[in-house]
Amino acid sequence: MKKITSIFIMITTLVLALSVSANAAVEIKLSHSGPTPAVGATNDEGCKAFKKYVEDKSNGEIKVKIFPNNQLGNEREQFEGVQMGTIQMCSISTGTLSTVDKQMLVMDIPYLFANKKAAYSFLDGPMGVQIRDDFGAKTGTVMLAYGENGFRHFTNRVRPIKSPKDIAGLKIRVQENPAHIAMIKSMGATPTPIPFGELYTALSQGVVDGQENPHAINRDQKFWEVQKYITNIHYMLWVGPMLVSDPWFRKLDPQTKALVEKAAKEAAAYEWKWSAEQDEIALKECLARGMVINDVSDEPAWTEAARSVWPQFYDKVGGKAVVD
Ligand code: EAX
Repeated sequence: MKKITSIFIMITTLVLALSVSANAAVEIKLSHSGPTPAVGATNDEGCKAFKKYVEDKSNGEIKVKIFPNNQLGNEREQFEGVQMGTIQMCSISTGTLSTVDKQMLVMDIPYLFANKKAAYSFLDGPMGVQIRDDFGAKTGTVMLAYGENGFRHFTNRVRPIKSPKDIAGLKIRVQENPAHIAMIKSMGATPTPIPFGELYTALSQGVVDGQENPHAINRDQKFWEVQKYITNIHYMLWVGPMLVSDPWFRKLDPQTKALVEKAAKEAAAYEWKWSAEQDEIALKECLARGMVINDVSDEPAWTEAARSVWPQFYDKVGGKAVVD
């Protein structure tokens, strides 16, 4: 009798579980590498905006679960999770994505965008859309929108960097990205690729002297504990697309698909606005915590060094014409 009862319980549990999963709301695992401090962090803010939009507009039918702080692996692993469909969505930087598709390198060529407006028109224009579509077709993902985190600035613990000769001889952590590596080399410094999740430790142990990231990320990471000097330079923007897994996305009904697409666009627009506001606020906090900032003294020398590496990337990004 006991046996029959336990078989009955097992069957009932199974039937219940199956009926729950058949009616289960869509759940989106959304991954990024930023932290979740009280003050807000750039990609986290964009992801939270996405979550809010989707959950509100779907009346809670679609749930978004955010996995911050490299919880699901470093950026490369998160992206691979999206390709495989074990993660539905991620928000990660082009610095990492260009190691997957060379065309993406165009976002990371130093001194390509004079300001955010120029970057925005490029990303939103025919070429930005083309790059986005090609990337998706090649990688089994769908790039829904380009988020942004501000310009990357150098920080280091050794000396103020004003002209390229000041950075010469320093060990600078870079993303595992050929454009970043080439640029740091062109300035006589030693580029050292280190995953973002290991950066703070590498700086604190002196494995590298410096790194480069937007003010908001430098603040989120409390780099004032391990870095002193900030260089105000505008050679590269942090662009972070929001991507979904294509096999997963394709199976959604048209209404859900449209909602996810719209939410990503809204979230990216919010990220652009948020990062513009936070740039100054974050810098102030870094300075209040003991860091110091200087402008570059010799802009032509920087642009000249940066432009000297452009030809290395012409064939990778689709020709000189694309860069021009
Ligand atoms: O979320 O690796 C880096 O320096 C990036 O800025 C990272 O995407 C931060």
